[in-house]
Formats: sequence, C-alpha cells, structure tokens
Amino acid sequence: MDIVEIRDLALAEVCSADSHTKLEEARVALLGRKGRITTMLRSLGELPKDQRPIVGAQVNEAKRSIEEAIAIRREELDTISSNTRKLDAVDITLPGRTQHRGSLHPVSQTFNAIEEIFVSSGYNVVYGPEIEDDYHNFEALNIPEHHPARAMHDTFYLTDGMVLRTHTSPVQVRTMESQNPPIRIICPGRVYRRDFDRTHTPMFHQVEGLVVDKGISFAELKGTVTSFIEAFFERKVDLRFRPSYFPFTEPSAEVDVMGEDGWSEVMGCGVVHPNVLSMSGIDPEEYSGFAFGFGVDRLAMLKFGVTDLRVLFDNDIRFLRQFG
Ligand code: 2U9
Repeated sequence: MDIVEIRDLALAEVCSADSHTKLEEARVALLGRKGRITTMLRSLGELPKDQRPIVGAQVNEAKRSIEEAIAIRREELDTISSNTRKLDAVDITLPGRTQHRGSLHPVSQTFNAIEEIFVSSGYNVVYGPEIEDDYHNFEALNIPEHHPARAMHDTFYLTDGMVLRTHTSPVQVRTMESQNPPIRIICPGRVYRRDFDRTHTPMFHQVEGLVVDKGISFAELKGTVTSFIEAFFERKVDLRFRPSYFPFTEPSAEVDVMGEDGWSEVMGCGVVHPNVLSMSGIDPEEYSGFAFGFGVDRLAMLKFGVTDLRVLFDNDIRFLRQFG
C-alpha cells in the first residue's frame, strides 16, 4: 500500500466514526504512540537515504490532513449530539399548554356598558377627586352638620375637614359650579363608607347622573331611568318607582326591577332640590333637574348572577376567568 492509499483509508475511517469514542479509537490507531502513521514516521530511518525526504514529506502531509479531518469530525459530532439532546428535551407530540387570555373585571365591564349607554344618548362622563371637603360631599347637597343623613353615610373622616367621598355627588356639584346648563353628565367612580358585611364593602363603585335644563321634570327622569335599565339588562323590564327620601332631591324615589326572585332595588333618583341648584349658582326659577345614583357592583351582581358581593373583590382567578 502506498502512502496515498493509507491516507485515504484513514480519512474514510475518521469520517465514518459515528461517536466520539469511535473517533478517539481511530485517532489512537493512526496517530497514537503505536499508531500506523506514527510507526511509519519512526521507520523512515530504515528506508534508503535518498527516499527518506520524499516519503517523509508524504507521511507528514498525510498526518496533517488526518489531524484536520479528526478536528472537523469532532465538531460535527458535537453539533449532532447537542441537536439530539435538544430533540430529546422537547416532546413535540405533547398537547400544547392552554393559554389564558386576560379579561376585564366584571365591574369594569359593567362600568363600560353603563358609560356606553349614556354617552350614546348625549351624556358627558365626568370624574372627580376621591378625597373631598365637607362642603362638596355634604353641605352643598343640602346635608348640613347634625343632619341625620350624615350618620347614614358612615363617613371615613380624614384630617383638616376632608373626607373620603361617600358618593360621587360632589362631582356633580363641582360641575354645576363651573358650567352653565344644559348639563347632562354621569359621574362614575369609587366611593367609601365604613360598612362591611355580606352586602357592603368599605369601598364600592357608583355611577351617578345629573341633568339640568329648562323644563326638566319627573317625567324625563322616569323615561331616562326606564330606557337605561332596559338597555343595561338587554330586555323589557317591569319597573317600580317607590317614594323615598334623599336630602338632595325632592321628590325622591327608589327604583325596583322585577327579576326571578321578585322585586329588587337597583337605584335611587329624584328631582334636584332647589336648594342644591341655588347653592351651586344655578337659578331654580329658571332651571330644574333630575339626578340618579346606583351601585355598579350591585348592577354587576344582578347582570352576572353573582350572589355574594365580596367575591367581586377577592381577586380569585378561578372566579374572574368566568367573565372572559
Ligand atoms: C346632585 C344632586 C342630586 C344623586 C342621587 C341617589 C338618588 C341614590 C344611592 C343608590 C345606591 C347611592 O350607591 S348607592 O348607595 N344613590 O339613591 N343618588 S339621587 O343625586 C344628586 C347628586 C348630585 C348635585
């Protein structure tokens, strides 16, 4: 066998090594201390003197190309084994993991539905501060100091005569102070009362509405409340206006909706008290208005069939996922 044949045979052996172990075996057999190429280099001295440089150069050349082939094959085997490891780690036959899309909280969905109904009938949405002064939360709403209605509000008192607003009504007061009629607004937001049981949480959500214009009467109020309730529950409803009392409206009423379990109260409303208009700079001889207010959490419960108010605030993901 001449050196070229020996080299080609060696290269074939290296290239066909299908594991690091086999490659190492081939390397030792060729280039190890007793390897074929090593032995050939050692026995160069036995050749006739004139042939030594020629054969020596050929064997050295063969050794270099074998070393190069081994290095290349080693890298190939590295790549193959890391790819195999990756393939083993991912079982592409497993079913995919379910992805849960987030969704709006049922109370947020309810706020959005309410705002959409009123905005599409020409109302503006107005927001205001959650920390209020005594004047805007009570005084301007015809609730003077020592009025029994103050006790009913279970107020959180802060320092410097400030309170956590007990309703969003101060936002309507501020709007009347800064805008001339016609006024047609709803005021959504968080309100606070010191009350905590099955049907009350110390923070809850309200939407209140106010319309002030010339010639507004209880008739406009009834029509507005009825169309709102039917738009919100997406059905014809039996409504009942029960006479009630609020310091800021006269006459006042509470509104009940007929449902599967009989009548249930959904909101309060009334014709704005003339004192309330005049305190905010609107002439009650020229203008009149109606107002209404309701708890958004309560409407959300009725709409979604939730029976315990507190689950709305537990942030239990299993509960919330039902409203996606
Ligand atoms: C101004 C004038 C009048 C807002 C009104 C109610 C009736 C009412 C309650 C319902 C359940 C609050 O969430 S609740 O506890 N609200 O019954 N609110 S009339 O009347 C106003 C507001 C502002 C300037």
